[in-house]
Amino acid sequence: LSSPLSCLFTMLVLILLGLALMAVDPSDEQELKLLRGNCPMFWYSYGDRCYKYVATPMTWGNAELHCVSQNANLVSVHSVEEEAFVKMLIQNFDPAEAPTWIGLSDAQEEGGWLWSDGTKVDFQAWDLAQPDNQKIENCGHTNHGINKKWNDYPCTHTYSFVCKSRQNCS
Ligand SMILES: [Ca+2]
Ligand SMILES: [Ca+2]
Repeated sequence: LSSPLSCLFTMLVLILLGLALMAVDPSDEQELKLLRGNCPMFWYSYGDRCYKYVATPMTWGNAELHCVSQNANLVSVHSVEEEAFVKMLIQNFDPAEAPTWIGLSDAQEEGGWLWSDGTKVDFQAWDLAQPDNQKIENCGHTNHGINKKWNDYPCTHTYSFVCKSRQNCS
């Protein structure tokens, strides 16, 4: 290659390398790590909220009350990334990935799914053929079946659960 051409080629390589590095910006990898950040002891940071896995099985209602007692609600999930973070948090404490309550319920209006923290239902990860309200099922859990996705189930069943802080913790 002549000198100007090789210079152009080198620049092109550097630009492509730069683009490749931008694609793996560290901020995009945050959901892959369990970090306490500025969260209290036993809580973990994702975005500007703190999350806590509670292993003690409770009914959905008691789980929500437990979260509320700690200025939190049962977790609401708003993206594929947040869903991956919540599942990773659960797996960290429960390698078996057992069913775990999240903040979804349709107890007020059958089929009218609401998050207990009042946020909009703008993302859903229901398992195949769910929700089916099979046994009057008005509460939502994750880690259902082999797909480990969401299912509706009777609220009186006791499961472990995940709380999500209400206020910005960062
Ligand atoms: Ca239902
Ligand atoms: Ca169901």
